[in-house]
Amino acid sequence: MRTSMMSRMLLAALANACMMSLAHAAAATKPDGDQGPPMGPPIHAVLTSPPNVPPPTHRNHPAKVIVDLEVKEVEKEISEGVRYTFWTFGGTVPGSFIRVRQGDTVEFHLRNHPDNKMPHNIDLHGVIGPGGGAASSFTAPGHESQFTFKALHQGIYVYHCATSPVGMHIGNGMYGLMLVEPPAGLKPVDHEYYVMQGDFYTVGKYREKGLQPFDMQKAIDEKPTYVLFNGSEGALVGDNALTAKIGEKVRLFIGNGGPNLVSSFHVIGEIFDKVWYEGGTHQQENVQTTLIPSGGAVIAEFHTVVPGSFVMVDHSIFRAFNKGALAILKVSGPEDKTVYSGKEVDSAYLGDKAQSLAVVSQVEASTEHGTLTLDQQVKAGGALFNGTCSVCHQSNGQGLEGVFPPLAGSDLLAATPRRAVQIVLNGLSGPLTVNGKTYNSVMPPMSQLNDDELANILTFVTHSWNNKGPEAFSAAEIKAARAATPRPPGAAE
Ligand code: HEC
Ligand SMILES: [Cu+2]
Repeated sequence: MRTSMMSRMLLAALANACMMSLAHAAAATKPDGDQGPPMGPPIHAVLTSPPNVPPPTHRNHPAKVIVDLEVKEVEKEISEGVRYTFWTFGGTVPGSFIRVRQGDTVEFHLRNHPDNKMPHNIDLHGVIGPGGGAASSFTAPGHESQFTFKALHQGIYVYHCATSPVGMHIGNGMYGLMLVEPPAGLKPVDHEYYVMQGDFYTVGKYREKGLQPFDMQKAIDEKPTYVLFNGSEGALVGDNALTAKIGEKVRLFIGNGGPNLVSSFHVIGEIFDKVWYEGGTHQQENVQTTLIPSGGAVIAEFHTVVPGSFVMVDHSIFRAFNKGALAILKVSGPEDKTVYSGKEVDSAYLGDKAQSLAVVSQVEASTEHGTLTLDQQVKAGGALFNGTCSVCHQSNGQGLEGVFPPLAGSDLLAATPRRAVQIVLNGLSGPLTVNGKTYNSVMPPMSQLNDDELANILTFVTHSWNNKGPEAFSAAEIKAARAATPRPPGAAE
């Protein structure tokens, strides 16, 4: 018995040594991850636009995979009523998702659309070779470049343009993700989504309307106007929110294109079961917030337990609420009161993202054409009131006794309606009496809202809940008051 065990161990050791020397021999001739020449007929890679992810390759052998990626310079909305000229891989920000299998030989075709103004190239972080392909892919408008690489390492990899000025090409949206599946593939899940963060630099302020040019100085100073998921404020909210049902497994491929910021990626009200941090092969478990460096990516998995709107943010939180870094996963299904009791806090979290800003932008169009009606102003103001003023004054304008004075039926507001302009711009503190009740609290300045927004909000407030407002507030009135008032320390301009 003893001898048989000994001999078995010996055999096993011999076999191991044998395998190791085989592996060494193999390593000498081909690099790790190389599984030999491609097998079968060439395959055209399925490319998808965000937030979609191509289906698994379902392959157990290396293949030749052809990727056709076209660079397009497109003007699109970055926020409601704000346009921006994005430079894109495949027409979207982030660019098309590429999915291959470890060991695949990828024949890459980069096309630069003839209508484009700029030359471009591509640096794929999943490629071992000079510039990650950039050295072989410089492509003028109306031209095409081709190069071939072997996907030696599994993982989730960023790709981006690396044409000078590199920061400007990336800052205009030229990045995306490539997944190199492990040989055995990834475990099946119910949903796979593609989300990528980026920081944007416009000459105009946050949400300033019209076509906004790129601001090189802000980019150099690393002071973004927008921090966004999937290239626009509306990309993943409202009707575009990601969806799942209760009890489903969700896998996110999350990248960060930068060009400057590191993301503290967090899903409010969820915990990641697993995170392949830095896009590598190791998994961390039970993660609240994961760091995604600029030019990096992670795979994050979680399962849904209770219904609701789960908000994805960069937890550098001003970026979420004041620069746009906010996306929503809507989970539907029956409540589980044992896990979570209820009481929705959506409106406070989502602010004006909770509903469509379409009504607001409609108003902006009318403002431009000088055809704004009172009714339109009230509607737009109402959408903005919810999530800004409603946090304290409540959505029905009733306030909270002893803490936040009511705006509905406020005798103070009725007596001095025009004073509200000063209140919203500069805030208010000290004792005051509304409808016979006293308050002695602090309202912060709301001057981060622009002139149109404040005019519409005040018009809404003075024309709702039976308030018999005076005539509507105009942006010009707010603008004049803003210019005439010295800003309190720390307030937004
Ligand atoms: C963070 C809580 C908070 C937010 C947000 C807020 N307010 Fe106030 N507001 C207050 C408090 C507190 C007071 C009373 C201040 C005091 O006691 O001096 C007040 C007072 C007022 C008043 C005067 C009192 C009255 O009832 O007529 C008006 C008008 C007003 N707010 C309008 C607004 C509008 C419009 C917005 C949104 C643009 C807004 N507030 C956002 C807390 C808030
Ligand atoms: Cu480019």
